[in-house]
Amino acid sequence: MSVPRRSVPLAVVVLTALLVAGCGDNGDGGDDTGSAGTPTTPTTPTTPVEDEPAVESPTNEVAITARNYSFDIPAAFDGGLTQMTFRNEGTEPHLAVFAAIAPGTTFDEVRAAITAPPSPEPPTGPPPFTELAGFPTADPGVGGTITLNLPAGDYAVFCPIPSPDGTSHAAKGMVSQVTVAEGIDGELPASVGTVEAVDFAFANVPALEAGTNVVRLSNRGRQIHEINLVELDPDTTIDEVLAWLKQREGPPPMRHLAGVIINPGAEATTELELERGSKYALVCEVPDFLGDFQPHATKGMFTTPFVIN
Ligand SMILES: [Cu+2]
Repeated sequence: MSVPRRSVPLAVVVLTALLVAGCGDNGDGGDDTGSAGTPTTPTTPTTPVEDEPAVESPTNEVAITARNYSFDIPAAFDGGLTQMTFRNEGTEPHLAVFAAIAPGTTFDEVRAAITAPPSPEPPTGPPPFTELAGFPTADPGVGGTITLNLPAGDYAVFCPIPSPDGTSHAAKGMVSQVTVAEGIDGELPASVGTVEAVDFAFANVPALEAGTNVVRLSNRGRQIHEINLVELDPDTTIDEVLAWLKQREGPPPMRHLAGVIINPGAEATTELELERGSKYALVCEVPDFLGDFQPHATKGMFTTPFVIN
């Protein structure tokens, strides 16, 4: 994807304007170390049997398909414990964020805010929505599965990624209205471990193996965070990935394989599909909307690349 140079700051602002989440403190008072510190190398699980076996409880299932430029998604479904699958059937990278519509705000108002033309000015005032969860960037043909306890409410589901022409996918039609009815919360699926997200680092990344790895993401930070699984060529370094994330010029040096996005104070699981011999990293590409709007990964929110044996 080649973005005209002049439009790069605008694209960044589009992303930042659209990825602004509710800024509420999660109330636990801690964990915001701000340490750009040492990314955690996934080696040994620190908490091997951390998750209880899943209790039998009803799980709603929702399928979401992204195309150029629309979503196939049910207009209404039950919340509570919900397993969502996502598939990118388009020819550009897509993501899907569930943004809860603020009380007293209409979907049309939220859509107008989400699809407003890029502005070089940072957003001012609280957005008319709060991002709760979803799927990070997935390349064409790629998808993922997440499970979470989804609160009832009215949502705008959207994709803020800009096309090569600089226009966001949301402005091209990727904003869908979804009404979630009250459901029954339940236990998340058993996982191989819980990745803790703080501003801005991942901690306790478990050892990952070939095949399907159910990983829980616990957001202990003040901002929305994601695990975006990315695949690197054997000789690609994390510095090349971070450099691309800062500039977003030219084709990315990694493949985006989705993952999970979750809001502060909440948890969700994702199924990471890994192939033997391939090289991966986990990154958070959410912009620092309380700071300089640079992606969290560039502030330390990434893992050292690892090869699956
Ligand atoms: Cu993050």
